[in-house]
Amino acid sequence: MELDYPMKQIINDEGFFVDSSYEKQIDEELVRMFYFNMLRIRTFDRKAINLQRQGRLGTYAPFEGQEASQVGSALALGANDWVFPTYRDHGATLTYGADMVRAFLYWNGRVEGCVPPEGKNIFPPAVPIATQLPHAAGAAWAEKRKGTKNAAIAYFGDGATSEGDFHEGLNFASVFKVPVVFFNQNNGYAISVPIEKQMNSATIAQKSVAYGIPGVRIDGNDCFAVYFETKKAFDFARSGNGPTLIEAVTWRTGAHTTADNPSNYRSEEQGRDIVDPLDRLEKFMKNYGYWNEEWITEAKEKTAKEIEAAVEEMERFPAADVNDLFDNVYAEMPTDLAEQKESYLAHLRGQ
Ligand SMILES: Cc1ncc(C[n+]2csc(CCOP(=O)(O)OP(=O)(O)O)c2C)c(N)n1
Ligand SMILES: [Mg+2]
Repeated sequence: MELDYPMKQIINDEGFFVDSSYEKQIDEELVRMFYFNMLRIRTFDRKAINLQRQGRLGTYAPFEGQEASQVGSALALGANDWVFPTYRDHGATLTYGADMVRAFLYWNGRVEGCVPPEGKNIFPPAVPIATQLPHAAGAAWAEKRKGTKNAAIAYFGDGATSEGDFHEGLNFASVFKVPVVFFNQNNGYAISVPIEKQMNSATIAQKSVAYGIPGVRIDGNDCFAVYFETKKAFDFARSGNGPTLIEAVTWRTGAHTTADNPSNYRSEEQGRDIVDPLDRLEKFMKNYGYWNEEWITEAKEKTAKEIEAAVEEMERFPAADVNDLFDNVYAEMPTDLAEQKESYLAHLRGQ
């Protein structure tokens, strides 16, 4: 089946075109947009890990290694589309226009972290695995019924494809032909479980066959392949053809979260042969005359400044309020939850 879903690439590991049909569509503006956004979110990601280590941020789920998948897909979206991310997709949401201060606040347990910016349809990160797929199908269905050209994207991992919600989301979307793109980031692991133990399928893309929808397998570390394939899937969806399942093959360079130690289940050699997406774009830029030291230095200064300012603003907020854990779940709190809340608050008071 792997043969039926060959991995699409536009540039190879050495940063050379393997598909020259895209040469004309890739210009300096696009290349700089990719590099800038990938640099920006990588700097955010590394800062978040440092803050957690210093006790200034709660547990954090890093996405280093997945920048091309997240930036490439987010830049392919339209202004009024719906985004359903997981806990690991801040790279995508920040690129789409999420607020950086709120992204930090999310990891400090503040409710502000779940509030999207005005005019941007970005859902809070889904932590319960795969629950966002039916939500995305539902939002896309609503857009279809309203007669708009807006679509939705659901981000999810390789492990999520073992959940019932994956099936329900894809089946519903396919039966009702709704405009949604199911964007899978196959980073090889679901916490400590490698993909070989997770499924017997050679690819995730082939799971599309069961729902009668197109499946596409792309090199998730090639920002151009991600961008152009995601755009195609959105054009397909907006034209009334229904969903697409995209498998972006990538790699999580770091730990599952800051509470995880990958050396317990992964050897250091694993992943060594994978070319980092930013390094690959740098090679491409050097190969084709786009690399400009002055512009790179400016981009680094700009992102560093933005991130420092966001951290300062995040730190002006008070610590997380434990009441929020209970108060924002239901419009009217059920009695068992009210009892749990009371018991927890009593525990905090030392009673
Ligand atoms: C319904 C549910 N079951 C179990 C978990 C615990 N859990 C958190 S992350 C994770 C692994 C998910 O792996 P994958 O879908 O590949 O995404 P990744 O973390 O690699 O981005 C699991 C099992 C959960 N959050 N939700
Ligand atoms: Mg995974």
